Order: sequence, then structure tokens, then C-alpha cells
Amino acid sequence: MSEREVKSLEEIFEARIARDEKIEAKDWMPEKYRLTHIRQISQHAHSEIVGMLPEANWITRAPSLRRKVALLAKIQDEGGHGLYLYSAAETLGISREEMYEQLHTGVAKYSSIFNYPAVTWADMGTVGWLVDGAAIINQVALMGASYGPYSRAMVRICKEESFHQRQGYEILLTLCNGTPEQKEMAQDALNRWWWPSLMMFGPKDADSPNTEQSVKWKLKRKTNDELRQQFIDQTVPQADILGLTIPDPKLKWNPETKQYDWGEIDWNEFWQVVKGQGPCNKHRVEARKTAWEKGTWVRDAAMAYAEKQENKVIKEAI
Ligand code: FAQ
Repeated sequence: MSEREVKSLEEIFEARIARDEKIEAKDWMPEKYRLTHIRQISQHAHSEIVGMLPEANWITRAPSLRRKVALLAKIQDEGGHGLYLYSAAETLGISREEMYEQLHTGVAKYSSIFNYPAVTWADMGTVGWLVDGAAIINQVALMGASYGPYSRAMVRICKEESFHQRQGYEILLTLCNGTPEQKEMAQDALNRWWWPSLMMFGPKDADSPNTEQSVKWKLKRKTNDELRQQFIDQTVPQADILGLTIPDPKLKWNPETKQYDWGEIDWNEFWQVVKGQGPCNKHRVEARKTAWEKGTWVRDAAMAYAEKQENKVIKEAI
């Protein structure tokens, strides 16, 4: 293709983005657009399946059958989200094996939040409330993403995340209305998860290498800082209802900006966790690798069955 032809395709592409048209898998797209989407969508998919691990830790210890059923359903939903997202990434020309390989070798990232341990039952409430709450704010914006398969996957995911957020909040409401020890457990969980939840939105805009281009391509409809502020403004009143204290002495309502002012994230901690030095990084990647290895026979059996079916169809056609 000549340089002139590429330029004209680029112009058509930019015009489609400007008109808010969805870009579909078979449409022409700049190579960098394709690669950026593979990066973000695959990392998003990895986050969903790695995110199953801290909560799976509590299935056998859920305090009642009702809690166990809800937790199991939530964790299965997260696995489903991973599958929609891997499928969306596959439409951009990467195989699922390559994506898993990138996860297992540390080439691809997944959300920093899942490198923290879930040590008490109150963590199950807090993960639902804060982690799913943060995920919803991020993902509602992504429903408007320009790449069709990603944007459509988000619609279903957001519906399910909102159930997750509520089931988490309800666990905390119960604990906060329970014994002093239960309320203390809820406060301790909030103390540990608050700052890592704010880190989920990524580095400050000024330190985010990808935001500017991703906003131009309408992959990101809002910046990291905008979404983080939205999350804080939405979540603080929910903490008040629970009677819990957000562990940030600088948190204060600002009547002029009509937003909360708040303290400083420990960016050193954030980058340590992103680079693999968080409390559970090694454990999480090992768990995924083991699951992949133990699942070999299932994949082999599924492939053998598919091959057999294909041969049957060919034989019948002859
Ligand atoms: N953790 O330039 P930016 C969930 C990396 S789903 C680790 O700002 P970008 C559901 C970033 O990849 C949660 N790495 O990057 C659930 C980039 O590295 P790279 C996941 C991070 O992509 C709940 C570098 O830093 N959600 O929770 C993080 O424009 C409960 C520079 O950053 C999504 O993935 C981080 N927190 O913006 C499941 C949403 N932040 O690739 C189970 C989709 C940044 O250049 C239980 N993703 N990095 O080497 C996004 O919206 C974006 O990718 C951001 C980062 C906002 C995460």
C-alpha cells in the first residue's frame, strides 16, 4: 500500500472516530490503535481472572450458605468477564495462548489491586464495595470506547459489576451493624484497601504515557485522574452511611470545586506492585500458571472432540 493510500485510510479512520462511529474487527485501523487495544483489553482480561483468586480464598470460609452462594456467583461472573475480554482481544489478531503466555511470563500486566491479600471476611465486603465500585466507574466510561467489541463487552460486564458492588456493600452494612469487633474488622479492611483502590485508576495523568493518545482515539473517555476523583466523590458518602472512616486525614469536602480534596497516593508503592514486588505478585502468577498446566488435559480433550466432530462432518459431506 502506498504512503498516500495509508494517509487517506488514516483520514477516513480519524473522521469515523470524530463521528463517534464504532470501529469493528474487520475495519481498517492504524497498527498502533490495534496494539494499544490488545494491550489494554488483554490486561483487563488478565485482571478479571487474577481477580478471582483473592475472593476464591474465602469460598470455603464464607460465614453462611447464602454468603457462599453469592460469593461463588460473583467469582464465576469475573471468570466470564475474562472470557468476553479475551474474545474481544482475539478479534484484533492475537491468540489466547499468546495472551496467557504474556501473563505467565510477566510481559503483560494485570491490575495492581489483586496483589494484596484478602485476610478477613470483611475483605470480601470491601473488595466488592471498593474494587468492583472502582471497576464500574472505569468500565462505564469504557462502554463508550470506540472499538465495538470492547465497548459491547463492557455493557454486560457493568451490569454484573453493579450486583457485585452491592453484595460487597451489604456484607459491610451487616458487619457495621453487628458487634464492635465486626465493625472494627470492617474498618481495618477499609484501612488496608482504600489506597490500593485509588491506585487502580493508574498513574496521575501527568505521569501516564498512554492517556493522551487513548483519549484521542476514544479508547479512554475519561482520564485516570478524572475517574479517580469521581470514585472518591461517590464513595465517601457511602463510607459515612456505614459509619466508617476513610484513612485519609486530608480528605475534606471543598464547597468551591464541589469535590473532595484528598491526600497523596504512595506512588512508590504503586510502581513496586506494578513491577512485580507487591505482597502477592509471585503467588498470583504461580496460581495462574498452575491452573494453566493442570488444565492441559481439558484443552486436549476439547480439541480432540472438536477434531472428531469435524471429521464426522467431512465424512457425511462426501
Ligand atoms: N495496575 O499510561 P497508563 C476488576 C500500567 S477489573 C497495574 O495510565 P493505561 C474487576 C499500564 O498498564 C480491574 N498496571 O496506562 C474485578 C501501563 O503499562 P504498559 C482492571 C497499571 O492503560 C473486581 C502503565 O502502568 N480494570 O477490578 C495500573 O492508559 C473484583 C502506565 O499507565 C481494567 O483493566 C494498575 N492499576 O491506563 C475482578 C480497566 N495502572 O501497559 C475481580 C481497563 C496503570 O504501558 C474482583 N484498563 N498500569 O506497560 C484501563 O482502563 C487502563 O488500562 C488503566 C491504565 C486505567 C488501568
